[in-house]
Amino acid sequence: MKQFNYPKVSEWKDLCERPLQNQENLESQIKEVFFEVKNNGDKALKFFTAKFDKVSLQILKVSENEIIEAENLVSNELKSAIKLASENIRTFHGSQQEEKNIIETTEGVFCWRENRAIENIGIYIPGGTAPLFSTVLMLGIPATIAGCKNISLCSPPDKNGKINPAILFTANLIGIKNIYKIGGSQAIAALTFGTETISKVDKIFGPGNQYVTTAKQLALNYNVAIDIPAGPSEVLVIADEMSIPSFVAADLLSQAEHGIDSQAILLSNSDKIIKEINIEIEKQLSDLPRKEIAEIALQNSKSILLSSIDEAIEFSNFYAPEHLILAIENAENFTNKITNAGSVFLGNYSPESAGDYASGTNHTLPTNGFAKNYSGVSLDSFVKKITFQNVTKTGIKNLGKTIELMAEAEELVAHKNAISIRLKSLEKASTGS
Ligand code: HSO
Ligand code: ZN
Repeated sequence: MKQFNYPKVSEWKDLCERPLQNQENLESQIKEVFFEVKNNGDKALKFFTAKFDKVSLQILKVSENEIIEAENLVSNELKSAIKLASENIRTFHGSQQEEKNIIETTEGVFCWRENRAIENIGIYIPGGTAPLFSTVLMLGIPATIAGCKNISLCSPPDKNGKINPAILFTANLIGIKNIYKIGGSQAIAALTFGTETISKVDKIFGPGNQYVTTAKQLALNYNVAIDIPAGPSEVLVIADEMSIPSFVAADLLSQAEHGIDSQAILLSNSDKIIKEINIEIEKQLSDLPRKEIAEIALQNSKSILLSSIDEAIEFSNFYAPEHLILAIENAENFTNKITNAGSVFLGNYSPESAGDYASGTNHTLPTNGFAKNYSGVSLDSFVKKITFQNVTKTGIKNLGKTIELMAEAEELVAHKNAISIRLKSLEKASTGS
């Protein structure tokens, strides 16, 4: 990784640039896919699956038999691991449920919020070289806890027309019944418009390549919500002399192996530690099956020497990383100072992989600086919060004058009248005239 020493604050902006995204304009191509799927439904989906995934499918929905077949292909050991991870994710997301809390703002005026599940949810799971069955847990579990009625999962088929067995096992484990063999922008189009086989959804979740992320952006034009604007995955590690170089190197590489556009940033107040971590990276890289990918990602990655851990935290807040690892002494003492990050990992024994798979937190997180204004996926992502109010007779008597005055000042007389008419009726009733 390229090293930068004591950059001035005026240089931080350039250092925080994410790797340039491929500027290819995909939009017109994706608009065409949307047009075809909207007008020709399943027929268009089968056409695009033949064209892009090189497989011709008669039936898009995964059958019961295919689920059973997949179950037999997943080892018992992996099944147990997925089950343990799913319990932790369920426990953590279950704890995010909120009790109704009725607040009396003025005597006789009661306000509260109630959560309602988003009814129809679409989950996209990429296939390819790293089939992310862990993402099925991260999206499917909170969706079921929230009580989403219809959950549809789309994932691209391989050349034999199959979805990765671990994805099918995981989806079945958490009770997702509607699984479709469709990938790419055609999957997002299907979830956006609905077809003969696939129902239209209200919100689409999940990672994907540029086609998928651009398609999700386009879906917003059709009253479909999406989870988070997506970008390549990233990690920022702050390490001091107490960090363990081989651990930090492994964390940086676990990010780098995701994709050639992934970014890993190392900040430290110690030149010695930076050098040791970089030596470790070289050592560990050669043994990785995805070393070609990681190597390219590392070219986008940086080691930055700063004057103190406090300055490193400031830099990190400026960068707003998706994942932040504090491999420093007394990491817990610094949590208050963190203002922008998707998910934070404290100390030498909290690697990003823990959150990626099994500790319980969600791994669908804001990237590309969106940690400044977005949260990661949580139970909240699957519900709407509806406000309620009950203004009693006492309440309107107490608050009426205030509303009348404000409405009059805004020159909205009908608004004022909606109060006055009630106040007068209460007055009449109390005087008996
Ligand atoms: N680090 C990825 C999630 C993931 N990693 C899934 C492994 N599998 C984005 O947070
Ligand atoms: Zn990961």
